[in-house]
Amino acid sequence: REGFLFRKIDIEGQKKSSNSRSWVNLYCVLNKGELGFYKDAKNTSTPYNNEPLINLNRCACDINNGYKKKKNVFTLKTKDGSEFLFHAKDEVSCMALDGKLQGG
Ligand code: I3P
Repeated sequence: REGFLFRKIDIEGQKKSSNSRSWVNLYCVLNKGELGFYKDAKNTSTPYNNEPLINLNRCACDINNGYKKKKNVFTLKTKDGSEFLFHAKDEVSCMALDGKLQGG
C-alpha cells in the first residue's frame, strides 16, 4: 500500500499557494485510511511540502475523468474541494489503485 505515483494538483482546496501544476513523482503511502505524500521512500516522517495527510473517508475517486493527455490517470477529490490527478503505469495499476483508495 505504498509506492511511487506521478501526481498533479488540479484544484487546490483550502490552502492557497502558488504550487506548480506540473506532474511530480511522489512516494505515496496509504495507511489506516490516510494518504501521505513523500519525496522518497527513505524519509516518510516529513511529508512533501509539509502537506497534511489526506483522510480518504470522504474522498471520491474517478478513473473515468475527462483527462485526455495521458492514459491511466485517475482523479481524487477530497472533502475540502481539492482535486489531484494520479498517473498509474498501466490500466491494471490504475484500477487497482482506484480500488485501494476507494476502500480507504
Ligand atoms: C504545468 C506543466 C504540466 C501541465 C500544466 C502546466 O506547468 O506543464 O505538465 O499539465 O498545464 O501548467 P508548470 O510546470 O509550469 O507548472 P498537463 O501535463 O496536464 O498538460 P495546465 O495548467 O493546463 O494543467
